[in-house]
Amino acid sequence: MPQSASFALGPGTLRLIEGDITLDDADAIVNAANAALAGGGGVDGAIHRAAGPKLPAACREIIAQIGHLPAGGAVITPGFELPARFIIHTVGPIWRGGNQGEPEALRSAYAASLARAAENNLSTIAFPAVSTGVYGYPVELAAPIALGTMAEALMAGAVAEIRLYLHGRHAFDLWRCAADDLFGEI
Ligand code: AR6
Repeated sequence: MPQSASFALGPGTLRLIEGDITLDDADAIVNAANAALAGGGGVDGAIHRAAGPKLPAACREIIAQIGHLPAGGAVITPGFELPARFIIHTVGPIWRGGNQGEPEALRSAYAASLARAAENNLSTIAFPAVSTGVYGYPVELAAPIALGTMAEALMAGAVAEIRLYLHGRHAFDLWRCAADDLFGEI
C-alpha cells in the first residue's frame, strides 16, 4: 500500500508521496538532471522515457543557448507526453563530503525550481529527492535542506502545493520522519 502524508504550511500544503513521479499530474514535475540535460539513469531516465522523443530536442535547444546548467540552476520545458504540463530540470550537487558547497547548491536547486514554477504561474509542483541517488547526497543531510526550502516557498504563498515523491518505502519513511521532526503532521 503506497504511503502518503500531508503537512499544512501557511496557506500551502506539502505532500510526501511514495511512488513514481512520472505519473503525477502536477502543473510541473521536477527532474533531477545533469549539467548537459542529456538524460541518464534514475528519475531522469524515467522522465525522459515517459515524456517521449520531443524532450531531448528541447533540452538540446536550451544547452545550445546556455552552455550547461550549473548545479543549483533550473530551466523549464514542456511536459510533452507526461500528465504534467511542464518539466523543471534542475541539477543537484554531486556529494563530495559536504565542504564543496553542496548544501548551498542543493538549497538553490529547490529554490530555483520553485522560482521557475512561480514565474510561470504554476501552483502545484512535484519534486523527487534531488541528489540523493546517483549523486550520493546523504538523505539525513538532504532532507532538512529540501524540506526547509519547500516550506519557505509554501509559507510565502509562492506555490499552493508541493508533492515530494519518494521512491520506495524505505525512502518514504526516512523523509516522513524528517518532516515530522520539522513540521508535525496534520
Ligand atoms: N519517481 C520518483 N523518484 C525516483 C524515480 C521515480 N520514477 N526514480 C528514481 N527516483 P537520481 P540524482 C529517486 O539518481 O542523485 C541521473 O543519471 C531515487 O530513488 O535519479 O540527483 C541524472 O542524469 C532517488 O531517491 O538523481 C544525473 O546524472 C532520487 O530519485 C544523476 O542521475 C534521485 O536519484 C542525478 O543524480
